Amino acid sequence: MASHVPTSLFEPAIETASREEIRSLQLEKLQRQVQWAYEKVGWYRARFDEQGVAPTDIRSLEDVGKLPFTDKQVLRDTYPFGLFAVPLDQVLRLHSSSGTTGKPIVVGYNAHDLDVWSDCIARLAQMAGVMPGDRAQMAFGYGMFTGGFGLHYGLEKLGCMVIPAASGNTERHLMMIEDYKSTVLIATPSYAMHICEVGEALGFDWGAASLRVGLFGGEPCPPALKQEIEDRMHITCTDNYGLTEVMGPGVSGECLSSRDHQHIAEDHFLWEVVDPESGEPVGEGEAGELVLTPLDKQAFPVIRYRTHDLTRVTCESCECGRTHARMEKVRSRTDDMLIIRGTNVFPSQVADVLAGIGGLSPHYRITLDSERGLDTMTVLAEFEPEAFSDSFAAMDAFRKHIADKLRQSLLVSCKVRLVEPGGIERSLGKTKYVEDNRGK
Ligand code: DLL
Repeated sequence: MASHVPTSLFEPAIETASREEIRSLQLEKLQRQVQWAYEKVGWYRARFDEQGVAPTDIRSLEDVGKLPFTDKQVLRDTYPFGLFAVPLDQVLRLHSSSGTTGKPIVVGYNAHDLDVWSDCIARLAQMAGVMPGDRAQMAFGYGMFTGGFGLHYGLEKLGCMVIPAASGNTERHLMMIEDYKSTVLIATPSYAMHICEVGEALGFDWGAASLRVGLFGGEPCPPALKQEIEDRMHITCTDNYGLTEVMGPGVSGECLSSRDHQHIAEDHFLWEVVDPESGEPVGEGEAGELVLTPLDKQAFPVIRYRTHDLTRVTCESCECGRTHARMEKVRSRTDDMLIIRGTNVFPSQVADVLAGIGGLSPHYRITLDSERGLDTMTVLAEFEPEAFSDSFAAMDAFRKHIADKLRQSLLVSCKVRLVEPGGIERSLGKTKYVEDNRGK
């Protein structure tokens, strides 16, 4: 990993406030936010009334549990503007989720919301060692995706020169890094890896390049992938989390002291971790589904949003000095669990097994099919050039070794197909690891 640049704090007072101060600020903001949602949005008023709960019933942070959950379905049912809480002529920006099936979900921001969003981004960028004066090259897509515009304005607010290159046109990215002496790359980890590989293939000297920091997010970043990018590109990378429904990027960010966690911006988000089945809270530090209530959203208030993301949260102090709770990096979602012949498998488990086997690149895919009514899982694993042998027997033994390791860990057998270096398609944004052909 590249050497650390000491980080300072973007908003020191709030980032290091005591737990009591944070909780008291959260309660004050929660009460205001719930009142706002109740007064301004018919949908919330109807649900609260149905549930027999009034904004004045929120007297402690735990009282949030009295409020109904929201989820993607609510946002679909109220599409496009049913949850908006300000007149539309005060909405300065819309974003939406990718919406692979049916209508997307739409969210909106007024001037206040955009300001808060930029603060959250500036904070996470500074946590990663980004400074005013840095040159930040954007490789997230602009458009309805929150990644591009969200990071863009936050980095400007921090005082960076933003280079809005967007995703794609990888050779142009390399040219810009070289010519504009970019110091920060903003990308999904998948696309950063691709930029790294294309650069290496073209003889780009990452060790000599100006790039210092990678700001990643938008998809899970397995530790092995992050390590590989840090080593090969000679940069320090942080992985940052967020979702469109509650704001976009900026919900939580990794500091340089706690590399497998992210500090939640607790002055702007109230977090809960619940049992995905029952919706009941789990104990502190236990794994469950993250539920978020943004505390500062005016145009599009969201109460107790079920993220489907699995994590655990700790309030223990962090060496970096920040006091905001830390969530473990999200590797899986409740809805990406695959059921293969009755056995539950998360794609992240496959990634971890493959990462533990030498000679494989971080690229893989999973294909699910149905053969005579039985589920079959095929894992496509890409070998590194050094692992290639022109002996068929050696390659077949390697393939069987991978299949054995997967079976031992996942407790379900699968086929393995070895793919030549570069043979697995690279993504310019979020990678889709699973192709499910069952029932097609
Ligand atoms: O991906 C927001 C974002 C953009 C975050 C850029 C960070 C950087 P959506 O497109 O709505 O929003 O997707 C949100 O992506 O519920 C997670 O499942 C996943 N996700 C986002 N960031 C991470 C991350 C943006 N760092 C969904 N690690 C979320 C793991 C992530 N999963």
